[in-house]
Amino acid sequence: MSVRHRSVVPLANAFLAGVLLTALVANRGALLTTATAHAGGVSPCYAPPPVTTPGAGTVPSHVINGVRTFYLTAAPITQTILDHVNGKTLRVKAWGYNGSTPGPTIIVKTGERVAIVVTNHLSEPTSVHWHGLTIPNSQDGVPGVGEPTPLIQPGQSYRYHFTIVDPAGTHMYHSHTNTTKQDNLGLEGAFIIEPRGCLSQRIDRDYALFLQSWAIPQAMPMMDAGLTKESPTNGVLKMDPVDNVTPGTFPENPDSGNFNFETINGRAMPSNYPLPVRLGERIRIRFMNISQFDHPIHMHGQYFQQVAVDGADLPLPITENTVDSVSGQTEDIEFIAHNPGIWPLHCHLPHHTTNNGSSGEGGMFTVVKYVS
Ligand SMILES: [Cu+2]
Repeated sequence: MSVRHRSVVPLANAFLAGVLLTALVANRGALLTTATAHAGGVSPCYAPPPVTTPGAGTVPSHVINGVRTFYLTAAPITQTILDHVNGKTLRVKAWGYNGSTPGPTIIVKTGERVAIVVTNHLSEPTSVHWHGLTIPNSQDGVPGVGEPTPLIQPGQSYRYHFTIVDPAGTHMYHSHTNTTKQDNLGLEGAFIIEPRGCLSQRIDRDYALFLQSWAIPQAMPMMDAGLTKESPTNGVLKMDPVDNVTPGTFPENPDSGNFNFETINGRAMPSNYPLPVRLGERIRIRFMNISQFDHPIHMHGQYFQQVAVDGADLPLPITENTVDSVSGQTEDIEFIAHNPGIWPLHCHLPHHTTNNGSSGEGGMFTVVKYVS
């Protein structure tokens, strides 16, 4: 039987689900015990765990006249990519939503009416595209194409509104105006549809990770970085993750084409956000990417299953240890944590695991960290 983790338990179980969900409201990630569910002769029913988006969080929402309403503000920000690494801090002048890049995650439920009020505090017009969602043409956030969504002028707001008709899954939001600038400067975030009922498959932790590429003015990399100065050919490496990094605050310059820093949720190794897991837990990781490149993400120490692409469940999950995160696409993976350690999870393009060609591990690189 295939793993249909998103299969929502039929409405016949909704009462039981509701009782259990209420009892466990303080711990949404908890297992709704299989024993309890089976005692009534019904299928297991599990609460979806909270989605964790390290460094970005989630957008608060309020239900106004039956419409779940979110507020996003697009504005210049200063994003810290490397934080006090061997005395060096690197920041980039980026654009973000609600103060971060990626912006905070929007979480909705299938069937909900939603509104997202977007305010433009940038120096130029913008718009937001709801990437992957089945919505009216007029709300697609692409001014000038099809039935146009208005451009949002500086200082102005626009209220996008639509009903969530798609099933549970992983999607994105991002600027669709002057995209080579606005997307590369960081105007992007996760848009996640949760099921209306409960899950037939237990999930203990749920991480949302946005993959990003940055073009930051720096000195050209030195290919002998890390070799000791005393004897450059003696084969001794210092393994310094920032030996080719000039610290400071710099503008993002995508037109240069020199994408020399790669991040996960705005941070490069070793200033990355580790992903805690516990032995025996079932982990979901959602990868999102609208960057200049595809990123083959590899996990050490164990296999995982790719269970969804673009928010749609795969009929048969694919067992693998590298998943290609394609620009414009989302991929969901799941695994049971069974091999304790601190395991690298990183892009496998060599240039994407270094900070501007430095000798130590850097860039699009984090770890799955077993905790007790
Ligand atoms: Cu990559």
